[in-house]
Amino acid sequence: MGAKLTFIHSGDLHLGAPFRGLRALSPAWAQRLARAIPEAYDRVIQACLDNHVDFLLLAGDMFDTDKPSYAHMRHFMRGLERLHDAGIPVYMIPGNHDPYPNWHDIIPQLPSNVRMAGSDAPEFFLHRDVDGAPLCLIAARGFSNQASDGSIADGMTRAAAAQACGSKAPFAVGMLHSGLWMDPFKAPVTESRLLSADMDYWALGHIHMRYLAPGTDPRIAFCGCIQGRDIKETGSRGCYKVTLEEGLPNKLEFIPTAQVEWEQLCVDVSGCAGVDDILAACVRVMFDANAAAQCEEMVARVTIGGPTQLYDVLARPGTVEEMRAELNESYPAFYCDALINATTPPLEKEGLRAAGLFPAALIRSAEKMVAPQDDARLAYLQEEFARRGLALPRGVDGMLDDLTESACDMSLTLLDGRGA
Ligand SMILES: [Mn+2]
Repeated sequence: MGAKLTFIHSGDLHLGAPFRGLRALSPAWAQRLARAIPEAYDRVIQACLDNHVDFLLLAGDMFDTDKPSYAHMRHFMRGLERLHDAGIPVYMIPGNHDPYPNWHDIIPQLPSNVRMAGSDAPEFFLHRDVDGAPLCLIAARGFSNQASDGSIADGMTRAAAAQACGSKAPFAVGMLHSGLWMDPFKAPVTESRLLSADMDYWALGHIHMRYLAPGTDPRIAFCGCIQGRDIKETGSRGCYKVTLEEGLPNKLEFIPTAQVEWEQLCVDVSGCAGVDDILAACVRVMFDANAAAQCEEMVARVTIGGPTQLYDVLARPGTVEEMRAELNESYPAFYCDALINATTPPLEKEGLRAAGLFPAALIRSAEKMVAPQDDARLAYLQEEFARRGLALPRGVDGMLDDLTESACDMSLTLLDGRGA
């Protein structure tokens, strides 16, 4: 059997992130999110313990600021100590939020299972298995803007790591805090450059979104942040469990760690008869989004849209803000940080019909389609779905008239220049 290595790739913990924008709206939810980050970090540590991994990689931005509070530092240390007690090493690098010079006072306090690489040049570590045999070479370098004349990955190859460590090993892993091609201002490097280094895997930090370089054998990855910090960081967040095995493609498993998910939701309220109906529709959409999420709590930004008779009611000053307050009363695990009114006035179909222009022709042809004997609409939909490789949802044949009317209304709204 070939050699095998399992580790957790995490980073962008951002312990101590302040949630300033949210604090102005809801101190309680800002407080909740501030707690969510240390809890997410605890889940990363727990994932290492549960999976009996060979080591943990932390790819920078462990702290949100260059001056972490004592409480955040202690919490961070406690996690490392738990891994120390379980015999699990940690390799880490500084990011752009927690640059190397600011680790000066912390490094001497780190438990003996932790190795930190600096930012000025790559550093190399040899990880040995429990029997003391070389298992993995690690080349690591923290965030640096100094590398303007070269690449941050200069000198980080399997051969250089083997030479520096005086040993070969079955596996070689690189770790960088870099913008790759996504952030040209933060130590960018090309994928081809990384792929030419003969590493089995590149563990990257900095981009908060999960990313796997294309291909069936992912060798370059961003694990993303462990907890979303604002509305730009929607969806599930976590770390990767990486398994490298000789002769097999790399295996990556996403482990969710976020305790609160951020979501941006759109609700079509054109069918709602009253404000209560709109609120009920918003709650429904929030529950649907939460059902697909990997944690119970959610901060959502909700946009209501569509033509509605309630347009004037919603436009009255204070209405939407009152609705948001009401929404936030409805279910304690969800928080709506903004309710955005993108509704449009109701369609004046009779007026459009009387004007006799293109919208009138559109209305007439939509009406002609409703309930004819020989229904060509179903065949049309089947064809369009098949073209996209999708199965036609069940029960569509009973909804054709409603769908035709909505399609007509949507087209009229767009023709009027009011649609999004
Ligand atoms: Mn970061």
